[in-house]
Amino acid sequence: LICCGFLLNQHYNPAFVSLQMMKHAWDNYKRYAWGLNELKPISKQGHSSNLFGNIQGATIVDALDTLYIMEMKEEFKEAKEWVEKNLDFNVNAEISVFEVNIRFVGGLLSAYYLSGEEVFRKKAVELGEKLLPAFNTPTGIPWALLNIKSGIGRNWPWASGGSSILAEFGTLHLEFVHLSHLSGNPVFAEKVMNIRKVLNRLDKPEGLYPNYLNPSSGQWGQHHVSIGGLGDSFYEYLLKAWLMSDKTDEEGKKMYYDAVQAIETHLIRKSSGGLTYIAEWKGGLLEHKMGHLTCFAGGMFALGADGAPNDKTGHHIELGAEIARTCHESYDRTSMKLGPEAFRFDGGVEAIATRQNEKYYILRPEVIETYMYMWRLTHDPKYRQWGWEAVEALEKHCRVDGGYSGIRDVYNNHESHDDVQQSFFLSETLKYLYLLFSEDDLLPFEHWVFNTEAHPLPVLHKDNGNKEENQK
Ligand code: DMJ
Repeated sequence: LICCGFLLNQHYNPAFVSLQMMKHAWDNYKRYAWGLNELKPISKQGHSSNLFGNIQGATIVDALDTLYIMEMKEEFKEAKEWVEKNLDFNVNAEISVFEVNIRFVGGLLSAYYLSGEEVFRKKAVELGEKLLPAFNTPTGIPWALLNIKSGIGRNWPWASGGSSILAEFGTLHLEFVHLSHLSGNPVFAEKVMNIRKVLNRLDKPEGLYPNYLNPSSGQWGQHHVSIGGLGDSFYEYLLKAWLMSDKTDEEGKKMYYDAVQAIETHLIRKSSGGLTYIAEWKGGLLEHKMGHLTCFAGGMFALGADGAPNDKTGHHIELGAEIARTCHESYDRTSMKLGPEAFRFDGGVEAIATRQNEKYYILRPEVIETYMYMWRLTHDPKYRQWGWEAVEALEKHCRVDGGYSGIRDVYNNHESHDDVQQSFFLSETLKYLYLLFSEDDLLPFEHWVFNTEAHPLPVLHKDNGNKEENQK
């Protein structure tokens, strides 16, 4: 490893390397896909995902705060000018409420809090207002999809009996609380507090939250429970809502620690080889599979350790460390040293993908995110070493002339690129790498929480109106 012993030489300073990676990703996006949502780094053209309808510029808005934090001043300036002149929400577009919230609202809010530039606040509130009709359902549980011109919403056709998805309607809280804070309009916070009310009225099977909830009847759909896809950031936002409220949101705190207790009892298992993993639960039966997305939970457990009830602080840190180790194994057991989309603990394997359609890596951040939290909270140098291994693998297999690409099969020795540079690579993967290799006083946890797309939002300190804007 060249990491960590070589900090004096700028070229081998890992934070500087992450910055150079950001530059490569950004420059190529700018060259080939400027103003479009994402870059296709092999075919060197724009990529549009239907998650954003025809709202444009996802990579620009997602990258704003990373550019700012890395002090890429010229790039931040050109991104800001694009937002001022071109970011337009007056379009006839059916969008994913969740994706637009975490990437666009979250990105604009962070850019505002970091830079103090009014344009970002204005655009965030304008977009928040466009999202409000999604809550026009009998229960107030929002639709997954919304046409932001007509205000008509609906759910994903594949979601259990017309249900909304836990990880989608449960991942609006942080941004909507800040929208109320910045606009003076309580409606945003009221909408997300009502989601909690609905959830707290319902019986939960074994204390677990199913991934599907029908917004018309207010009843659960299929009893599938996951800390990965469809469930993940709901749990993250319970904890972070409490932290962001300067630990005054007792309801969020209770919901989080109760949920973790149920997850430990019913979903967390240890393999015969000694790896701790989080399984999925289907109507009482366990599927011994863990998604790459689930790996964020290592960082979440460690972040929540401090407030854990019954002297369980050490236990939650240990749980975080064990999940980090398992997720590192999922990387280490591939040819490319990059983790698969999902890995299994059955049929004689541990932490390995067995199905062809689970062997891809799309530049996701969750494992590096967990390394960053574990590093900050324990200072065990192995987390920086593991982060550096990921840098080396990204450079070797994902970096191409035109940017960074995902990989179709991480167990193969030859790269088959998927030709997409996801916007979350710039907002999350590269930001978490940079933070992993920076000092702890860059965005300190006492003053900032990260939304699920790694956009930092200030803690709303009880005794301190707006001072948070100066605490980066
Ligand atoms: C991101 O958009 C967010 O991290 C979300 O919570 C999950 N999926 C991607 C990254 O994998």
